[in-house]
Amino acid sequence: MTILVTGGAGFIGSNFVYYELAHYPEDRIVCIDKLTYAGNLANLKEALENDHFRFVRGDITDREAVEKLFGEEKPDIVVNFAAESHVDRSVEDPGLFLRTNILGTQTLMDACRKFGVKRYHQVSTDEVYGDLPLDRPDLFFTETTPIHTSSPYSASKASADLLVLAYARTFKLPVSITRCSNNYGPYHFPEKLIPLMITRALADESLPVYGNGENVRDWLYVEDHCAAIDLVMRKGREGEIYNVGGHNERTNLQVVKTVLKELGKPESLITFVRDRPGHDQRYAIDPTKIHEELGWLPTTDFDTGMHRTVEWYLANQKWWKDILAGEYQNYFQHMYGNR
Ligand code: NAD
Ligand code: TDX
Repeated sequence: MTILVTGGAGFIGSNFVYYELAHYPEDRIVCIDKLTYAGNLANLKEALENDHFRFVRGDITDREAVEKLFGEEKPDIVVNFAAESHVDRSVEDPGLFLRTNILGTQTLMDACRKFGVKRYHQVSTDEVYGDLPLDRPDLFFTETTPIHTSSPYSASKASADLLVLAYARTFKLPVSITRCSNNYGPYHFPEKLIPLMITRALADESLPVYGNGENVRDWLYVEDHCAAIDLVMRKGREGEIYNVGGHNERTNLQVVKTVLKELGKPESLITFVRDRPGHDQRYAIDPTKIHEELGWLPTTDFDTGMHRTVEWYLANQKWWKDILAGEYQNYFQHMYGNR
C-alpha cells in the first residue's frame, strides 16, 4: 500500500511518518511538503534513510505538481496534514490560510478523484467548533456540535471540512475527517505554547501568557493523535467525522507551571501579556464515537507526555536552536515586541 502524507515535514505530519514506518514496514510512505517556515527536513532525518520513504518538495495548491506526483505514485490513501496552522499568524495574513488550507484541500481532492484514490483523510481540528464557556464544564464538542469559528485559521479549516463533505456527497469521494484537540510532543514548532515556553524557560527568558492564562485547552500527546488518524483512515467509516481527544483539560497557566516544574525554573518567569484577539475560551472534546466504533483510547497521560516532551527538547537543543537563530527572531520581535 502507498500512503501519501502531505505536510509530513511539520510537527504532527513527521510524527505520523515515523508512526507509519514503525507500524507498517511493508507500506510505502510518500511525503509532499512545501517546507514553509514550519516545515523542516531535520524532522524527517531518519525517515529519509528508509527505502520505504520518499520526500518531494512541493505545494499542495500546485495542481501540476500534485497530479505529477499522484501519477508517479498512485497512492491508495492520501492523508492531508499540510496547512498553515498557527492562529496568531492567521490574524496577520488570513489570505495565506485560505489559499493553503482550502484551495490546497480542493487540489488534493481533485487529484484523488482523477486517480481513483481509495481514501482521502482530512486532518482537521477541534477549533472548527469555536469555543465553550469556562463556566460550563459539563459541555463538550461532539461530531454534531455546529461549526462556529473564531479565527481566520479555524474558519479556513472549517471551510476545508465542508468542502471535503461536499466532495463526498457530490462526487462520492471516499473521505474521512478527524478533529483533534491540542497536540504536544517532539518536533513541535516553538511558536506554539508548550515548546515556546520550554525553549524560553531554558534560556531564563520571560514566558508570555496571553490575557489572564485561564483559557483552557484539551491536550493530547502527538503519538495518540497519530494512532487515531491511522485507525480512521484504514478502518473508519467513509464520509464520517471522528473527534479525537483524551479528556485532558488544563488552563494555560497550569501548563506553563508544569513546564517550569519539569525544568526546575521559577514561576517569576511568567509575564502576562496582551490577549490574542478573538481568543477562544475553552476547547473540550468528547471522543466517545472513535472509542466505541474503533476502540481508540489515548495511551500517554499528561504527566508522562510532558516529561517525555521536555526530555526531547533537552536532548535536541540543536534542532530548536537552529530554528530560533533564523527568521524566527523577526517573528518573535513582531508578535511579542510590544505586547
Ligand atoms: P505545522 O505547522 O507544524 O506543519 C504544517 C506542515 O505543512 C509544514 O511542514 C509545512 O511546510 C507544510 N505546508 C504548509 N503549507 C503547505 C503547502 N501549501 N503545501 C505543502 N505543504 C505545506 O502543523 P501541525 O501542528 O503539524 O498540524 C498539522 C495538521 O494538523 C494541520 O492541518 C492542523 O490544522 C492540524 N491540527 C493541529 C493540531 C495541533 O495541536 N498542532 C491539532 C489539531 C489539528
Ligand atoms: O505565547 C503564547 N502565549 C499564550 O498564552 C502562545 C503561543 C499561546 N498562548 C495561549 C493561546 C492558547 O490559549 O496558549 C494556548 C495555546 O496556544 P497555541 O499553542 O497557539 O494553540 P491553539 O491556538 O490552541 O491552537 C492549536 O490547537 C489547535 C494549534 O496551533 C492548532 O493548529 C490546532 O488546530
